[in-house]
Amino acid sequence: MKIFHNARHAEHAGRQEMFRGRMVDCHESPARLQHVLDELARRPVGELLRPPADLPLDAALRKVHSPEYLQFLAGAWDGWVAMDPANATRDALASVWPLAQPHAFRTDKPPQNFAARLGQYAFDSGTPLMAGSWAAAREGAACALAAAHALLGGERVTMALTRPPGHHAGPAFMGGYCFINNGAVAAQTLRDGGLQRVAVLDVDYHHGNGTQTIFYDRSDVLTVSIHGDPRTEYPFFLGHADERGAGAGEGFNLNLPLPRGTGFEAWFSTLQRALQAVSDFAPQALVVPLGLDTFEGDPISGFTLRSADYLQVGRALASLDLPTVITMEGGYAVAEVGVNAVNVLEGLGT
Ligand code: Q9C
Ligand code: ZN
Repeated sequence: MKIFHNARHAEHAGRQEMFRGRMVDCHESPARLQHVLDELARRPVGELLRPPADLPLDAALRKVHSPEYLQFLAGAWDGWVAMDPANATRDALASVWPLAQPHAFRTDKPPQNFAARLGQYAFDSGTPLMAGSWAAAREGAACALAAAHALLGGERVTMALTRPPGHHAGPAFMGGYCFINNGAVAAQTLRDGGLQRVAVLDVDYHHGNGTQTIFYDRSDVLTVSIHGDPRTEYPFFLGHADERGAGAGEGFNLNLPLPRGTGFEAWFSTLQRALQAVSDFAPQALVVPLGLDTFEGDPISGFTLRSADYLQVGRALASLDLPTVITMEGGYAVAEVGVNAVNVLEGLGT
């Protein structure tokens, strides 16, 4: 198994996020990835690689994200510091939005104020952006691109071992700790490499709203997500079972929300449903945005999977017998995230 890891991930290290009216330490920390690397040193289930520098990354990013959004991300830190030199000591967080209600606000007059521009692109105030965020996110996308290319080259299982995560990032929005949608970059690269149908099976605790939105009107990429019911769980405003895709994409999005408190048995039978949907679609490859925040000890999530369960998750994914790209998503029980992630990889084999 080729594991492309992001050697620049620690350049993104958000300090605090807004949570219920106060600032709390950011859950999405560099230590998470270090724990996975440490566990891989103990259990070398794959070969650790840097993504090649000569892959066409900018072209791959433009296939998934709008040029305006990419330009915003590339210049966001400079824009933040230009507002006020003192901002250089603080992370950028969104705090004002053009609320989507009739007659409330206009979106046809692009604001020049940076705080307002951030509010055009960020959907929450929990996603800190700092000096190294763009470089870290870009290198993570390079890992996803490399993982997809390796699959096209004949590998059976590859991984983009990276942070910040990606599955909440949409065509022109960031949020949920995500900036660039690594799973979507991988899926689109597989399509562009000549595969006719690609499936995305998102097993993070949170609905993969960014990925769903990117592929919502397309029939060539099936998106499936198992997640906490958005009526009570983040990201709240998408992820319901009646979202089935639009236009040509109708029938090619499947959401499987589960109540907070769901344990492994019910979760695993839902995974079987998801696997059946994937196999009915008859894809040539699979992308799995892998969140380990379904773990019982996760501080911000509500399912109760145990460490040993992740071996079975890996084996179930392997049973599809499809070339598979894994992207690293959430998982905030930091001390256990390495064991849980490597258990999935061990279950997957090869
Ligand atoms: N302070 C991913 O797992 N904030 N994103 C929850 C806790 C948002 C999770 C509130 C959680 C986003 C990739
Ligand atoms: Zn998550």
